[in-house]
Amino acid sequence: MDLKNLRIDGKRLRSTLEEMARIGATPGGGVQRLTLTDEDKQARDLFVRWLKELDLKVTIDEMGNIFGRRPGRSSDLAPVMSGSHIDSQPKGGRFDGILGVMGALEVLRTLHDHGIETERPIDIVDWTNEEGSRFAPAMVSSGVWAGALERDWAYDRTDIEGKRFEDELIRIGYKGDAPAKKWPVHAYYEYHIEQGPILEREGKTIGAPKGIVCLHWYDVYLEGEANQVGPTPMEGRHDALCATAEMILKVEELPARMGGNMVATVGEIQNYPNSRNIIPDKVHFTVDIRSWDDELALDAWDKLRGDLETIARRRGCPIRIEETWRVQHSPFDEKLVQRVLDNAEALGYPSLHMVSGAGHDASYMNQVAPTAMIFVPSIGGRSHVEVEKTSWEDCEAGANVLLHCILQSANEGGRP
Ligand code: HGY
Ligand code: MN
Ligand code: MN
Repeated sequence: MDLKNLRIDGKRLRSTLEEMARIGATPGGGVQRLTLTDEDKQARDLFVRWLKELDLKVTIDEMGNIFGRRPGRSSDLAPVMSGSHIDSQPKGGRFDGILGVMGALEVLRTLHDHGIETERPIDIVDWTNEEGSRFAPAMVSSGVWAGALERDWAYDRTDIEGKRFEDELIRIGYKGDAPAKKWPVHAYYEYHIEQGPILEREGKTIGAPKGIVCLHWYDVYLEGEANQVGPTPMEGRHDALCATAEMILKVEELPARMGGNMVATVGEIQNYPNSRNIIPDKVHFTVDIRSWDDELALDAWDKLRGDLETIARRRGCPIRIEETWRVQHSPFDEKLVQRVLDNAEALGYPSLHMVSGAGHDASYMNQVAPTAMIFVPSIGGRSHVEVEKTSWEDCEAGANVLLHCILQSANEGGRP
């Protein structure tokens, strides 16, 4: 058949997404599939079953990354890889991550249905803990696989209940034997929702990010002095939560102070003892700074860190800061990005060259292989929320672009 006319099965893609959305479904119409929870295990088991139905060679590595390999005519050539993540945010959406895993699965099912052979092998992947919500940082398992993060450091990361990453990986039965160690990859494509408003606003179906911004994560711990709220006068208090409130506003005003091209957010906070009639004496909060300009982000942190320490001193609330995680901005492979745009055009989908403000496993894959992403619009620009939604037509369009990108890369560099 003329491969140009090949298309994925949009109905089948929809039904896999709907089946996955039933795992960890929340009353508000989203999903809660936090990494290494029973819901994550359930979705993983279903994914592995689907891989085996395609006779793929399934490998689970020591970080719980799940790979499925489809052989090519030349098994010695570096594979083309595509995938994303199955885990979600606490009250996450039904498309973030899972669309990239199900999209790649749909591509392999389409090739299988038509008996299409490729020169190169094709690997599909589910990366463990892309979100970094339960266990910080994000993208930790693609980071270990790419050699950017240490496995044992990742193993010792704990969640808010003190459970260790490795112990939870063992508990759900996904601590594999294969080393989480990169192998040569000819091209990596990650298909994902945009998670922002631009494609919808511009009326485009396909986004081709030129890359992903840098992500810098910090953890701040403050000590105060607890006391009964009634008899304790206002002056002389060491209220850790009021100190935090002042600091949070410093984070919010940072991007404007640095001249833009940046976002800075405090997304998580724990306040102790968190009783309405006790002055708080312990607070932990997180800082997330992102920019296309790594140096600007580092300079911003230097300034902010100075502010936090000044506030802590003035309020008599000792501060401890962890510089938890940094991944540099990732400019993707220009040839592959152009391939995404060319395939979108050939398929008749309006497209846009853009930047990804969201982090993805492609940030680490970009360090070890030519990498590109394919975006489709997020309705209302919403994501990491239960109302996250992408139209089924756009899901199908993105998967068709993914199909042809994978096919073209998988038939490159074969024997003459
Ligand atoms: O943080 C991010 O952008 C991604 O969801 N891990
Ligand atoms: Mn994601
Ligand atoms: Mn996400």
